[in-house]
Amino acid sequence: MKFFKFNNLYDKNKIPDFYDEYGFVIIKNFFSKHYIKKIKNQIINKVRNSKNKFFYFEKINKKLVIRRIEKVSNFSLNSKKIINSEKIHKVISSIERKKFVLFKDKLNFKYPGGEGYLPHFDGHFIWKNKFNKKQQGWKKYSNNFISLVIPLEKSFKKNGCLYVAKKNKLSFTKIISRLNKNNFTVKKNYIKKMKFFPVELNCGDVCFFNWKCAHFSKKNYSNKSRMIFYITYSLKNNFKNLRANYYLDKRDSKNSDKKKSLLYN
Ligand SMILES: O=C(O)CCC(=O)C(=O)O
Ligand SMILES: [Fe+2]
Repeated sequence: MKFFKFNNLYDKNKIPDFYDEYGFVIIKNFFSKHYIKKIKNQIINKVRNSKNKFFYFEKINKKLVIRRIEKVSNFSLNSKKIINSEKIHKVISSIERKKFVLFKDKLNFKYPGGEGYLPHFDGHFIWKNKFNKKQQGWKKYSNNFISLVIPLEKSFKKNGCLYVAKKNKLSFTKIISRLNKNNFTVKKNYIKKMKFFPVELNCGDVCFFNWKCAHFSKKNYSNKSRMIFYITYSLKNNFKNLRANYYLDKRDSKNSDKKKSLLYN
């Protein structure tokens, strides 16, 4: 798997070209390990002492275990700092060549035994708004999105790292036609045609990928947990308070919880 060392100027300059071709890019040593470990410990301590409606759980060996925190930047000030950092915004504007704003932010845990996610495209699904009117995924908010994975722990194949495919050039509607209607995961015959690259990351590494990159992750088959920030930024436009509107729509949408959360078990 090709990756770029952020501390090497030659490598750093090659990032936009690689992203142009693939729609994703892995950058090594982007943040210091020490900084990431500090954030992880602060969050773990805070999670232990709190509970709120943005915590989501899954059952592992008959026990309820935390699976994700939505709106994590509201929950933890340190995550807010890193998610909105200048350093991240600089990379996004250098690879997408436009200004992006925060759209949604979560922390995915995946403890040992935690479930994976079937192949899907972020934001490519049909949902019903509070008036029961069909809506086209995230298209309502913007026409381009980029997601970012910041691991808070080493993320490797056995603990369920992400796998991404090269950016798809098809339109929203064409992509939808290649998805299963019940859960908007990629149909089997199309999965077979795709090549997925494992995104193995150390603390400090990051991976950016465009919303036209299909991706999935397997169950955690190891005894090491796999905490990642999973953040999405949207192309800036005239839509005010994109993030707030997205979370309100999500709350009010008429879909079943399973579809709403896009959890694939
Ligand atoms: O946490 C993962 O492994 C993938 C999550 C994902 O793709 C998503 O939430 O859209
Ligand atoms: Fe995803």
